[in-house]
Amino acid sequence: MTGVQARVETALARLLPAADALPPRLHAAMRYAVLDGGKRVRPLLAFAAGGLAGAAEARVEVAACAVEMIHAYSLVHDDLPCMDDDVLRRGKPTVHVEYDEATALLVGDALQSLAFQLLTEHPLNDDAARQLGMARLLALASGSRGMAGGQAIDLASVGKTLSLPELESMHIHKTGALIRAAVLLGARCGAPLADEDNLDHYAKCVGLAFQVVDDVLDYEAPTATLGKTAGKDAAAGKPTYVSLLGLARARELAEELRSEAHLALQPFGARAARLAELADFIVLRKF
Ligand code: GRG
Repeated sequence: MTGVQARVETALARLLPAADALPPRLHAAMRYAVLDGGKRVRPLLAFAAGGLAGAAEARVEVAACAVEMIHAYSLVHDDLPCMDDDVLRRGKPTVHVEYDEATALLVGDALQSLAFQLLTEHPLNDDAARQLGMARLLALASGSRGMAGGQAIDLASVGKTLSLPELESMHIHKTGALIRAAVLLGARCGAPLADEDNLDHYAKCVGLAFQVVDDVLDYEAPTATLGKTAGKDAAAGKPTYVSLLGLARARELAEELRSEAHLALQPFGARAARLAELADFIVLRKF
């Protein structure tokens, strides 16, 4: 994990515009938002899935950075006063606090554009149609029928009681869609996989497990460990797995999803060891 995280950090630093390139304030803020922070879970998943599909690491690296840029943009916008209004992210002041709101808005916009620029200007697959499909996959995962749609449902759910299927649908869109895209984009840098449906099922399980665990950590972990304000969801009157199911059942659900993710990897045998380890990391993490 440490090796991939370091590699992704170097690649992100290379692929982002230099901090002194015109306009320097925007570029410095983009680098502030993306570099030196975060667990890099989505790039780790992309590399593990790319390894399974025999993809060239130089290709996976670009796809992984594109997904991480979309993720970083979503965090910058999510922290804005018009959304979650937070002051701490990845252990640092949020972008609108360190810079200003207009810059934070532009950072998100520009990171999103850069992600698609990367996916279309670098050779990621020898089959051009397959590469076009990768850009479409990321667009669907991050747009109104994916992450942005999930965020809209999230904002509309404040102070409401959601049923479990409603909560699940919100998170499948808000968090799960981009995690699924990370897995599939990594794999699609390589040769077509006979059992891609199984990989997709794995990705859906870990995407949902990620959010269940996020809710558990938001409830029980201190702010210093999380690097973001703890207990915010409950304070904002947002429905969570913990508020709906209770702590014990939420933990059990995360475990069930981890088992289901492992089961989905069975056809791939030992080649999927890294993906299995990442399912463990996502469920057992403490931050
Ligand atoms: C603004 C369009 C738009 C979308 C925002 C993902 C999201 C949608 C908002 C983030 C809010 C949030 C805290 C969701 C919980 C799950 C989540 C995505 C946590 C942050 O991801 P990590 O833990 O963060 O991978 P790091 O910092 O490690 O990269």
